[in-house]
Amino acid sequence: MLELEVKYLELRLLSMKLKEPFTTSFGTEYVRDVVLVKVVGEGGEVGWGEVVASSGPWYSYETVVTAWHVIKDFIAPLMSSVGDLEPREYPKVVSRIRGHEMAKAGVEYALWDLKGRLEGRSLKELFGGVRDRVSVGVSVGIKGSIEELIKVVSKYVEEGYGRVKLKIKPGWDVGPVKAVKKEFPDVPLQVDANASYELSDLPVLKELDKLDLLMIEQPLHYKDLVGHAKLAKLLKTPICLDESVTSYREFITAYELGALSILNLKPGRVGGITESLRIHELSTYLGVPMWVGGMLETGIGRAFLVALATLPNVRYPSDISASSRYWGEGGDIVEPPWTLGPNSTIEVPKGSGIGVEVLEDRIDRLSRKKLLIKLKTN
Ligand code: OSB
Ligand code: MG
Repeated sequence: MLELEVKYLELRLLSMKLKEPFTTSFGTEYVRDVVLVKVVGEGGEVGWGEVVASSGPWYSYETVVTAWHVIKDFIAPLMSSVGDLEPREYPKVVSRIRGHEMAKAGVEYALWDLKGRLEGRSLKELFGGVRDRVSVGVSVGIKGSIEELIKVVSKYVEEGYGRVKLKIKPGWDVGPVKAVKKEFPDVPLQVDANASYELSDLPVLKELDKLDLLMIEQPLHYKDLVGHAKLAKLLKTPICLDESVTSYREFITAYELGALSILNLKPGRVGGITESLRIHELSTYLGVPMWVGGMLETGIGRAFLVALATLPNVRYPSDISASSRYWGEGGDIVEPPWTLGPNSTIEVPKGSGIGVEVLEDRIDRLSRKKLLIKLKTN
């Protein structure tokens, strides 16, 4: 195996304006603040990664500020103490740090990209992917009115998205979902509550249960696996977990309790690609189908989502939309941008590492903060 020596680690804090505000049960995002990670190898080769934490601790306790702190003050020093930074070994190097999965994952992504570029292999090849195009859908935020929602959904359906996920919360659920179902009876539909219901909301959840949805994502509190297990027995719609599953161990617990029948796999949420590959292997063995979730990533993070979605047990369309769905003027920070192809798919790049070109000039212009850390490798 090739020794992967990393000389520098560089952090960037970017602010990228979203094309449209994105509203979920926990609030509205107008601007995507994001931490990018760049690693520089012994020979000057680089690898890029992205931390999926956002500006506020709403989806997770992590934020761009906690991720910056944890990478600078804890991950970088731990990396300095080892010579070989093979991405599959990296989780052990940082395992002393409790939690902070998104911070850990952002650095691991960069190591995978560096490895791919050094070995001339694509992420898909490194991960053991099996397809050249991945099936995707679009995640639609909460809107001000049903009319507005229908307009937005029509636009996406016309653009070619073949599966729609609607964000729901108490007060924005049965009405909007029924309306979309009526307008687009043939478009597979699923909902994501981002942990906004209680078991006492069973009557509403029972109404949703009648609407022939592909799945209901994270209806209850992120810590409430027992509640999800109870709910699973009361609904015929499959329960998919997102926020609740932050590791391989949590996945086992959720499975053993009967709290999920589908997994939304987000590599940032579980601490990286290595953990994601372990979860994928176990999900295959257990017969729990999965799909890949998104966190409004830039084109860099998106490359990792696309590559993971090539794995065999990814059996539902993933939340990986085209660059144009997220970014307005100026566009994405990679070239070519991610685009939607035939049958609601995205083509998997064949080039080394992330397989798309990183636009450093544009990243420089969008950077609000920059930090270069020299790793003390022996
Ligand atoms: O719960 O899946 C989620 C975005 C930010 C935070 C949480 C979620 C989402 C999405 C967006 O649904 C999916 C995407 O990136 O297109
Ligand atoms: Mg979700």
